[in-house]
Amino acid sequence: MKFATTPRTRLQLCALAALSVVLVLAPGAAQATTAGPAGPPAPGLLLWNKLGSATEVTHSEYGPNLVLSDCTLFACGLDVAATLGYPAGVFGGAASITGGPYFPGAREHTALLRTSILNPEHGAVEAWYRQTSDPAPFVHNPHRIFGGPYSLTGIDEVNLSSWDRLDSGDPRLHFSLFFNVEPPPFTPPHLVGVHSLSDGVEGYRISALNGQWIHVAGVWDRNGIASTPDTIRLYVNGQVVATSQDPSWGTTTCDRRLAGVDRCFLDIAGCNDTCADAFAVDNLKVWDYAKTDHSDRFVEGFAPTNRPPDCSGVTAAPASVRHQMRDKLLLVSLSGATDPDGDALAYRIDGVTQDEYVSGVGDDTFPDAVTPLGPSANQVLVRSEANSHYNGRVYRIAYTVSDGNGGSCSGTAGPSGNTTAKVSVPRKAGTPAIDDGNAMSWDSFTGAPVP
Ligand SMILES: [Ca+2]
Ligand SMILES: [Ca+2]
Ligand SMILES: [Ca+2]
Ligand SMILES: [Ca+2]
Repeated sequence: MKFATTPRTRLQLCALAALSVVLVLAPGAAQATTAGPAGPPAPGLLLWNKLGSATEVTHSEYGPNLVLSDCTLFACGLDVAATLGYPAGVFGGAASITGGPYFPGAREHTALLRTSILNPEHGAVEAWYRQTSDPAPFVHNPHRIFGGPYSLTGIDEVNLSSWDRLDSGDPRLHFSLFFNVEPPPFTPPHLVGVHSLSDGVEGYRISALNGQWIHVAGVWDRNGIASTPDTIRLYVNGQVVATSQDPSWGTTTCDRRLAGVDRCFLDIAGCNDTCADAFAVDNLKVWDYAKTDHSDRFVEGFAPTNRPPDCSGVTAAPASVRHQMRDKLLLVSLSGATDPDGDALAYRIDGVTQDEYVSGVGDDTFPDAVTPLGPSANQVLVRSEANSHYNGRVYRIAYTVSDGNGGSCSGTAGPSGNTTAKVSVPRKAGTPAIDDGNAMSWDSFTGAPVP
């Protein structure tokens, strides 16, 4: 089977319908946002729709609203404005074709994306999907998740569908791209689709997952996804299952596909034949970049952004120690970092420098710092000594504080070090030690001079 081409008689009707849609939706009216004028709730987000009710479908959480099919939008006949039911999804309700009766050969359309938002160069579409059973030729085939074959006006830019493509008993999840001008009638369009990493055949078999909610994502980047030769990838439950290295899907968006004609009719939760209750789609998100990390799929909205810890208040305690017996090592603890998210913080000692040589004239001890618990702690031992030839010793302690969520802050030692964790050892009581560490510095662990 090929992708359907729309009879020319329908084009004028579509154009008229498109005109009326434009008049109904005032400029900007399609933008529904939960984030206010600051921008999308996540960088690169183009569309987020929860798909859980008629109100949710027609009021996107972010990006253009979806439009529910009706026969004023297109000439109903073989194309049918189908009814959506909203069974329980992964998050609230999900979109699923219900009602009917429908008939073999019918093309059921429900929610439509009528706005050109997709970027031919890079992007991603993701949703949760559950099919009760495989698409079956002439019974319910294909299941259009986001775009797909037999969509209104032929081919969509992005086609994520479950489809027995050749009616050959090989139903698969397919993902293909078509950013091109309108081909002449009955000329097969050039789509670029992914091939399974398992068997090299176009599409990926998901029959073993029937009855389960699975997360599906199609990703593209003409310049290579994540610095690989892959230009298109299909993900199932966060794993790459099918790829393409072909970048030849074209550069034309739906609004420019056919001069003077609106061709932006992308099906969401559409199908063919008698497909009531065959599958459901939930929580659709569309992105402007090649999203490869789908570990956030269990969050309906967006994982909160982690903020790094703040090291400006880090100090060493005690901050000043008396010049004691020269062999004595004194335990120093770092504290004072804060995290705006309230995350538990872990310290690591990265280094210790001092502004007097570690051993030499006037000093016969080595080393002058030890980490008794290893570096992954907030404690370090420093020697409570100052060379009688100089003006008091100052240790600079380099450290990193991590919040366990990828955020960190740090302080550095050595010349021009920025650490606020310092320990001074005055040479005489009542005479503060002077920090000469910007001019001269030694590694307290190794004794090596630090440039
Ligand atoms: Ca939902
Ligand atoms: Ca944090
Ligand atoms: Ca020493
Ligand atoms: Ca000094």
